[in-house]
Amino acid sequence: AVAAPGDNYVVDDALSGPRTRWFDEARFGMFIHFGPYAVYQGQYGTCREVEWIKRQCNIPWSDYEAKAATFNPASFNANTIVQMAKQAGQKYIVITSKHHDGFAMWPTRVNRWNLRDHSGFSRDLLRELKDAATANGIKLGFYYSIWDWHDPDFVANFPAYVTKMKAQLQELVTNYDPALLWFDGEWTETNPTNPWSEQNGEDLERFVRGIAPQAIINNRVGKRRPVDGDYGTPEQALAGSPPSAQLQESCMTINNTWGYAAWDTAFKSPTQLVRDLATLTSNGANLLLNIGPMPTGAVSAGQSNALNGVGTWMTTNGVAINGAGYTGLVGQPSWGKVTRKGNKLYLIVNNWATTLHVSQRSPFTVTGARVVGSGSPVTVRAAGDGYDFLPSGGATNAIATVIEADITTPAPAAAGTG
Ligand code: H79
Repeated sequence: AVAAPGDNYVVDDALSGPRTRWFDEARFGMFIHFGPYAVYQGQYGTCREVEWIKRQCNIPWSDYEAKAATFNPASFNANTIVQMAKQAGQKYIVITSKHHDGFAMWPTRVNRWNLRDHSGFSRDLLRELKDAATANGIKLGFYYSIWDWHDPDFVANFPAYVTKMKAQLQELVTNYDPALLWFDGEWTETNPTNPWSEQNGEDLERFVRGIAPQAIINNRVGKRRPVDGDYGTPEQALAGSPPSAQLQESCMTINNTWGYAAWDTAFKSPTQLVRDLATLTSNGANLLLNIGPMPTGAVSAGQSNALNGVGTWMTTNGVAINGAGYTGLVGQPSWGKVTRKGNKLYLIVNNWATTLHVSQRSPFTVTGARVVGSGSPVTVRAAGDGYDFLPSGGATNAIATVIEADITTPAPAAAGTG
């Protein structure tokens, strides 16, 4: 059954089970786009592109391979990145193990087009990230592009390519035990030579389930919507509210580009990012927020500052995000968003006022309320189609102030015939 508006929906709803629960509770993750394209820093001659730069700027393979040979991410610090995620309230990290350029960020034995064999970089960044993540209670997943521009077999001998792809996925599973696999590049519309079919997707998902039964898989493993994988992946767009047929995770950039581009300094404000995170949480969806490290492996100040701003808000108010979800009980107000965790509602107030009205859509009773952080009491009165919340003081946070409300709900009606 799918949650409908007004249902007594909580985070562990019908779309989630023991295997996917950590993901449905996380709400906030870090996406990392990192590969040899970073060495171009978003520019080839006068052509500006980022992780698509090889294709969009018609770079000859000889040039791209020579550039990739100079890739030296010596300043990549897994612990710094994990701490950055943790501070921001992100519960999982998904890093590109291989983007469309086919370059493997781990020492694959399937080919030499990888960070160790091609670039002579001896460290294993995925290993370092896995260890730092595990030590800090953060889940690690891998992005893996089905579409591969580098392997001639992708066009010349597709079954041979699929065999190599499965061998690489087996390496990733065996070596790093990823909590999640994030496929991409499964479409055929933009590349008629890509023969990825519904059956290919079904076959790949069956393969991955076989070798990694606990792993969460995104829907882009296949082409059937919303059948394949565990969850939908709106890109640069906010997932809507239930009902939806799958769990949802919006992936979004922190500026305008996925990989690192020196010219892209249009960083989203912490206010904007918190708004998006609150909207998604109130819709029962996750935000996978991307960073693109510089070619050295360090994260730019613009990106880390934006993330840090979200973290400052999350330190006090993450209780309204992590483990929280769609309320089903209330209509969304004009002043902000409402999320729910068990018998608590969280009023995420963007526009503070002396009276904050919440419309009641399903029966519940408010028994108390307070401002998160300060603990300052909030008076609650039944009013009109719901409740009025009357804070005693002003907003305590410039981005959004959160009010926590205790609620009781009627026991769900017994299932079966009446
Ligand atoms: O990995 C990131 C992107 O590279 C990849 N998915 C995210 C997570 C992706 N984004 N968009 N697409 C794939 C679809 C293709 C978009 C395109 Fe274009 C528009 C291809 C050519 C025009 C974007 C703009 C890429 C090059 C120019």
